[in-house]
Amino acid sequence: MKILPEVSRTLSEYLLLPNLTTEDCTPANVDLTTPVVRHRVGEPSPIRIATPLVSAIMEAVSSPRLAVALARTGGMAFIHQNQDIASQAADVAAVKGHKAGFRRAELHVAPTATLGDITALTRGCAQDFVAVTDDGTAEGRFLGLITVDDFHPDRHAPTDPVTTRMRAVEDLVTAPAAVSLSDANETIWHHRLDVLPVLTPHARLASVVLRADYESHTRFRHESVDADKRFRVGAGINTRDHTDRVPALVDAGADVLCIDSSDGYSVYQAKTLEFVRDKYGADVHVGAGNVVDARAFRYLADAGAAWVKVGIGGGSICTTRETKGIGRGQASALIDVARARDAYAQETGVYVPLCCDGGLLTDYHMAIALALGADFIMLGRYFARFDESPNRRVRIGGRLLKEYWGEGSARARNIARYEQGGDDIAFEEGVDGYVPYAGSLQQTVPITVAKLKATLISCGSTSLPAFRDSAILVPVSEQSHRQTGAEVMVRDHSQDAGE
Ligand code: MZP
Repeated sequence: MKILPEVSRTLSEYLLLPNLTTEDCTPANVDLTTPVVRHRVGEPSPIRIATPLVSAIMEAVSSPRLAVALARTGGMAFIHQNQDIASQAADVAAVKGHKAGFRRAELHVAPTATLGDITALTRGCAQDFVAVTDDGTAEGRFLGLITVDDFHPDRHAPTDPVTTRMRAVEDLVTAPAAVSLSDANETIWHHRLDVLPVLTPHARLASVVLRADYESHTRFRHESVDADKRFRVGAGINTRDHTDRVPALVDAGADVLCIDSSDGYSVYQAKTLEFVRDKYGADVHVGAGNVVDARAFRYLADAGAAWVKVGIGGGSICTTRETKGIGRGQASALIDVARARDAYAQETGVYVPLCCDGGLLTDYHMAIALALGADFIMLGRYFARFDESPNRRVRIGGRLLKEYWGEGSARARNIARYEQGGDDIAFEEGVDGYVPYAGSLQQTVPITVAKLKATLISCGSTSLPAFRDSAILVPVSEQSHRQTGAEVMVRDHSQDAGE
């Protein structure tokens, strides 16, 4: 028996100290691009994502619709493996069926058109159109984006949603004469352009081009799709049927795979990695986990894991600690594993990214996890709250909630993940419950990203590696916890009738 000297600590138990913020620390300069799969130190990872967020390998979380929505924000989803191989492969193929990329579309508007006409032409159907004069001059007013209802894979034909949109534009532009639509090769997927100059509302235009300008987002987009302009998507696998599941998922186009297990420190994971390596060489990337200490990291890194997933017992729906007494506070686990990852990189010249999985209760926990050594973050509860997740929305006691259940719950019966030595689960390791509904992923992830960028700026960094290298963290006392939550009740306007 051995007892470690350190106390097991959670992410709530740390705060960051600010570093000097310099003039180059602006949101536009902060780059959250992060490696997903192993690579040689000093070289880029073959697979990177622009936003360090991935969705949990869970039935209640990751559907094709969520995968497309998340990829559009720069992250990546993992389609769950607790379903038959054909249906999982079909889910992956559905995501890969959506083509991303950029389309430059131009509306040439008649000389008599006013800004009012242009707005009428584009509102409600054209995304990311802005007006600038032919000669580049503008009168100094700015028009924000004219957005469309979000594209939903479930509502639109997978073949070409953008064509639908373009047709809608075309229909509208027939009204004022002499308007033509030309759209070149690429599709516009980004949601927010910096505002661009347009004319004052009543100005008469000599000639106007409504132009989609994506240049400033090129880098972001490039990270969100691999060379064929398809959205990136990952898929879970298990150590029971991997010999059949892996080929099906590879054929369906999965970009990365991840062994889905609550405890990854096992020979079964090494054998699964060996199978993939023998069959595909380095072409197929497989993450492994979950682990909570240096020994387990080293075992999986040596076995060829593309990345290692960290976290046992911290998931919001997880009862592994209560049922089996297994686990470790997420902060302590990350600190230990990140040290091992850095030592491994120094010794072998190979960097194996870490994914922090589960136990993140607030947005700021993401920043703490990234500072402690995570390269990207896997979230279940966070994504289960959104419209795009596949779980049901329900109203209970006047509150809008979404169902959220653990893979170790009786509802999921994820036997491959919660292997207890048979073909059924003898006891539950997860709960079946609800989380507060939180609207659209497309609207919320950018707010989370803005918070992350703000943290980096306060810490004087414009990239995640620089943030991690320079981060100074301080453990938080019980007393500080109490002070943070004290005294002020948030105003509920509906209840506030005055004295
Ligand atoms: P969270 O983001 O909801 O806190 O945690 C999500 C993570 O919890 C998943 O990625 C997975 O590792 C883990 N999980 C999923 N189901 C269970 C369970 O039923 C679980 N115990 O622990």
